[in-house]
Amino acid sequence: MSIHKQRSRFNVPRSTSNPEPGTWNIERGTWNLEPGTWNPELGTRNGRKSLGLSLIELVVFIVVVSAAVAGVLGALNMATRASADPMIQKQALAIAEAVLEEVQLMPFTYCDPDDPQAETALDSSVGATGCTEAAAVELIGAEGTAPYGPETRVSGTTPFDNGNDYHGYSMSGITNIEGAGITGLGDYKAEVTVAAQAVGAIPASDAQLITVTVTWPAAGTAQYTVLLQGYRVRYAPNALP
Ligand SMILES: [Ca+2]
Ligand SMILES: [Ca+2]
Repeated sequence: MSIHKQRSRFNVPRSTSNPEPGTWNIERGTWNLEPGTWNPELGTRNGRKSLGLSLIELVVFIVVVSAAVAGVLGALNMATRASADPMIQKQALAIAEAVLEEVQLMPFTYCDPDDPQAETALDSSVGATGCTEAAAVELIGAEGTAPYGPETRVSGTTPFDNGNDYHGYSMSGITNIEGAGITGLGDYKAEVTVAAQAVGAIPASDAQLITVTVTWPAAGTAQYTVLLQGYRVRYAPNALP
């Protein structure tokens, strides 16, 4: 078989005298080329049929990529549309958390902080080691007797001064602790209850369960409700605001 007439799959003419790639093929009068290098005589690369993509391969590629991109865009579109749906729930939860925090951060004293003995009282009794008078004893709910009350959340003279004062508190349209309405939260309603409740070894006289309920809309039938609960214990009975 003539080597000169045969084209191997690598397009490297073989020579019995000098067969190594990169050497001069004296029989053929050309260089023995490395597979994968450019063969200037044949106009192709040695060892490869073709370097490009066929039209069919290109069309299949475009179809596959188009289908993948369409799927991803569809998922993104759905996520974007659904992201606004839970706005009511998220705002209601944020309101409930804010109100619960406001109540939990209030003092938990034996006597109303307006009582001069509030900083020294050892318990809720009336007398030298307790509160000045019966009306000064801090009870669940807002105090109503002067000079300790009447208490409201934003009163200039007798504001809520213990967490328990919030028991029974309700606001339609959310306001901050200074009574100013918060833009966009006018259609929410928040209600608070506070109850003495033992927590483990801590007696009910020294622990309170706070429940905050936020509903939307503020009037009419509630379409969404968030109920959040938290505990407050009497760890600093003489700390005043
Ligand atoms: Ca009070
Ligand atoms: Ca009270």
